[in-house]
Amino acid sequence: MKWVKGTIAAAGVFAALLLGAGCETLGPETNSSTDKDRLGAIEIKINDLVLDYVSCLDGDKTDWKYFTVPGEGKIAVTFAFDEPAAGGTVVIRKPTGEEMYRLPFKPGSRNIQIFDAIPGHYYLEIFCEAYKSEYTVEVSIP
Ligand SMILES: [Ca+2]
Repeated sequence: MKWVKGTIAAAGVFAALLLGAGCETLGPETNSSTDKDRLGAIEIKINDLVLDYVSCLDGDKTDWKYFTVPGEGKIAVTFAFDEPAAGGTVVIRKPTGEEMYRLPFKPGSRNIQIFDAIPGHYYLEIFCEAYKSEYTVEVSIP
């Protein structure tokens, strides 16, 4: 589990308060750190359950992750957002960045996508549309 950015977000909010800036002046990725885009994607390991969060309120709308597929075969991506009203979405992208699946979180059902993969890096673009939400995501071999 990676749970370091709370401190970064808190520092960002504090800095914003010092400057007299309200939340409405925060850009969507003001406190997003390097994982706001594909170049800064953070690695997740297959079979690790990752807990993290996105926040449209605190300028951390997007998290990019990547995982490495070791061999040809099926891959499963399972995820859940704690706050249904956040409009959480996971986009699975090919090594080229091309979109494969766009998966809006559906509360009350199992949110899973299984697909055929080839060796290489795949990306997850995880974001919210409103409010904020913790989420879990796991990549596994089904
Ligand atoms: Ca982020």
